[in-house]
Formats: sequence, C-alpha cells, structure tokens
Amino acid sequence: MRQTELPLHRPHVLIARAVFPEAIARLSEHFEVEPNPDDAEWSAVELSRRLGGKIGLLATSGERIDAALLAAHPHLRAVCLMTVGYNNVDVPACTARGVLATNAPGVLTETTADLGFALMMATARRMAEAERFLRSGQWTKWRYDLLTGSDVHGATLGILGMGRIGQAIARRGALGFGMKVIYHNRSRLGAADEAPIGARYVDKATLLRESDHLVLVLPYSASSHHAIAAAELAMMKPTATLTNVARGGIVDDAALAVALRERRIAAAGLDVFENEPTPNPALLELPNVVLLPHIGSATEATRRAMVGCAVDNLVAALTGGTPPTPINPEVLRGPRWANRA
Ligand code: 8YV
Repeated sequence: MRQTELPLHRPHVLIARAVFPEAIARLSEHFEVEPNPDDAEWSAVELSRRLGGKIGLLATSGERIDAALLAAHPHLRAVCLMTVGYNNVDVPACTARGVLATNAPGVLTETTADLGFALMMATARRMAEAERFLRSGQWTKWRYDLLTGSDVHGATLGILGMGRIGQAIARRGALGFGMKVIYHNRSRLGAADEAPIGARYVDKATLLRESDHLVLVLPYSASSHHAIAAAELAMMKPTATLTNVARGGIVDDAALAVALRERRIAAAGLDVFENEPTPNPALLELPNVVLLPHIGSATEATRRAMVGCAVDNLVAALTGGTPPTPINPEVLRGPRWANRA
C-alpha cells in the first residue's frame, strides 16, 4: 500500500517492551505503533501516560494491567500478552469493560518443558555446584562420594499443575527416563492422557510425600500463593528435589531457603522467584539451589512464536478477525465488539 493510500486515522497501539523488529513491522501494516526499542521499564504512571490515545497494547507478564489502568483508558479495546501466564492482568476488570485479553498458550510448551526437565536434572545431579567446584580450582582428585546426587531415571517424578507444560515434562520423564509419574491438579486428566505416561493422580499430601523430584508447573493466583511453604516442605523426603518453572510466589522463598539450609530437602532448582529480578538473598548463599533468571521459554524460535501469537491476536482483534487465543472470548459477543469491521 502506498503512503497516500493509508487511511487518515489508523488506530494507535503501544508495545510495552522491546520485541523482534518483524513484530513491529507486522503491526505497522495496520496501526500507528509506539514501540519501546530501548526496552525501558516503564513505571505504572509512565505506562498509563503512553497508553493515552491507544486502543491496543502488546505486553508481557511484567506489566500490571489492573482496574485503575483500564478505568483511565476507556478507549482501550485489546491487551495482548506474549506470555502464557496472565496473573498480571485483572481479567474480570477487562471483561467488565469489554476489553479483550489474550495470551500465548501452546507455542512455548515444549521449550519450557525442556528447560524444566533440564533444571530438575541439574538440581538432582548438582551440576551448577559441580561447575563452581571445578572453576574455583577445587577439583584435585577423584573421590567415591564427590558431588554425589540422586538418580533421575527410574525415580518418582511429581508434577503439581498438570496442564500443557506439566504433561510435556511428565512425557519426558516417563518415556525418556523411565520415571514413575504422579501428579496433582485441580482436575484429573482423562484416561487417554494418563495411560501413555502411566500417570497416577494423587492428593497433594501424597504428592509431597512420594515425589523424588517435584516440579511445579501451576499458574499463579491467590489460591496458589505459597502453595509450597514450610508445612509442605516438611512433608517432602529429605532426599527430594523441588523445581519451580511456574511463577514466583507459588513457593515461599524464605521458607525454602531455611529448608535447604537445614537439608530438610536435598536441593532446589528455581527459574522463577518472589520479587524478580531480585531473589531472596538467602537463596544466593546456598550451594544446593540452582538459580536461573526466568529463561523457561527463552529460545529464539519460541520467543519469535510468542510475540507472533500476540501480534496475531492484536491484529485480528482490531481488524475484525477472530483472535486465536483469547482469555475472555465472551467480550467479543458483547456490545463493544458488535459490528466490528
Ligand atoms: C516469559 C513466562 O518469559 O509465558 C510466561 O508466562 O513466564 C515466560 O515465558 C515471561 O513471563 C516474560 O515476562
């Protein structure tokens, strides 16, 4: 389309963080786009200021989309996240105002499961600790009990939160490593999903007691806040490991640091934390925890797919199409979205 053919009043959209240039280019085919090429971390006030006059927002899980922000921007129609988790969005407030919210499920499942499994293995086999040992010149001889960890193959893999990513981690454990899979979830899987991986549904207490390697993959919400705290850690085996690739806040990090220090569990692998990007300092002091800076979905292909999904949703929402992954699809049947062209 030549410049002269552009409609005079193209809708304005905001991109909250730096993204791949192709995403900005695709949005620019349809909208006036304000990007954030410097990846500046905007305060809530700055985000609100920049949202003025915009009808669409492409965001991550780092921006708080709450009732106050929505109230300040009554013309906003769509908030499209490039992440699967959406605990940063007040979905009922969006729905009440007829604002469509979308996320990016599916595209990051296998990549995040790879990282979750790798982190669980690194934790069980003390890989980060072993690397620090070597780099610091402490490796002077072989010894029968040098950096001995616990087996992954044949062990009992516990999954708390058996959604897409939980099932993908369970598949890796059962089919690749001969692990026994037990899980707890809000709802039990159907037999067709349980059978191929031999997954056994158990209550949360049994999961805590029987897991050799417990992996957390549940969404964060008020009801999952501190789902793993001192009482839960006390129920685990002293030889067990705990891996969290879900969200900070599901684990009480202070209580975990105490349990690790006192060897009430063997080790932990954490990709997510309370108060990111500043983990509880007590964790940084401990040898038996592997710490990663929230890289579960961080492969180039997957990050491109995630932002691509958000772009697909935003373009569809604002040009009369069908957004592929809405969180609150009911708003599209409401009065605000009637007769959209
Ligand atoms: C993101 C994630 O990297 O999709 C999610 O929910 O946790 C990650 O894939 C992170 O949320 C970026 O804000």
